[in-house]
Amino acid sequence: TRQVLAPGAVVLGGFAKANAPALLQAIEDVLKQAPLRRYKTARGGQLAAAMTACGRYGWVSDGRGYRYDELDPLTGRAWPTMPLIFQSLAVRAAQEAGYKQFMPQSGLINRYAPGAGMGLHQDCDEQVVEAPIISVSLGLSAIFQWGGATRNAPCRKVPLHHGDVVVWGGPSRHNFHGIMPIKPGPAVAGLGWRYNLTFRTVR
Ligand code: MD5
Ligand code: FE
Repeated sequence: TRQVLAPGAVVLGGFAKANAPALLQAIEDVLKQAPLRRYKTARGGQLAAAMTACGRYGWVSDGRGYRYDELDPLTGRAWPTMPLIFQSLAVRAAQEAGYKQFMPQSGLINRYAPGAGMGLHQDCDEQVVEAPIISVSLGLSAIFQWGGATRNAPCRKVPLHHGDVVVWGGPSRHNFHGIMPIKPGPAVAGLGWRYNLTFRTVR
């Protein structure tokens, strides 16, 4: 199923389901080289989701702020190569939503344990504003909060389930958004948590 949330922003329900086992294996391969970690925020807090990355650039956060970096601050090495299954799924999803030129430079992995969420924020660290962000949900379901151009704008609640893919592009690419704390529940596809993969053009 295909649900257009706004011009350029499309939910592809179940789009990644058939590839989920291969995606989960590829996640394990990346985690061996670049372990999950919880970043500190610039304000002295800590993000609830555990994160890592693959591809040319990884998003990192420390006391100095947020940025994309070619080196993993935890290992001092380049990020792991983006698995082919990540790349091909992201390109297929982008094409399905009308973005014919998309090639991901960064693959971020977020892992949400039950109780973990992500507060309302905007994704503004990418320099190529025309490029969409492709987001893949695996494991436990989440309620995505989709806001507007300002923090005060009302939020729509969009449930995201195992295998769902969202292509975030167009005028709403910079909307505020967040993830409500994940509700505990029986494992989905063997996962007692939620993974979210995001594929991005950085610069
Ligand atoms: C997640 N991750 O489910 C979400 C999926 C992040 C993050 O928010 O920054 O790692 S990406 C959702 C997204 C990306 C770009 C734009 C919009 C939503 N949007 O316009 O609502 O872990
Ligand atoms: Fe975000």
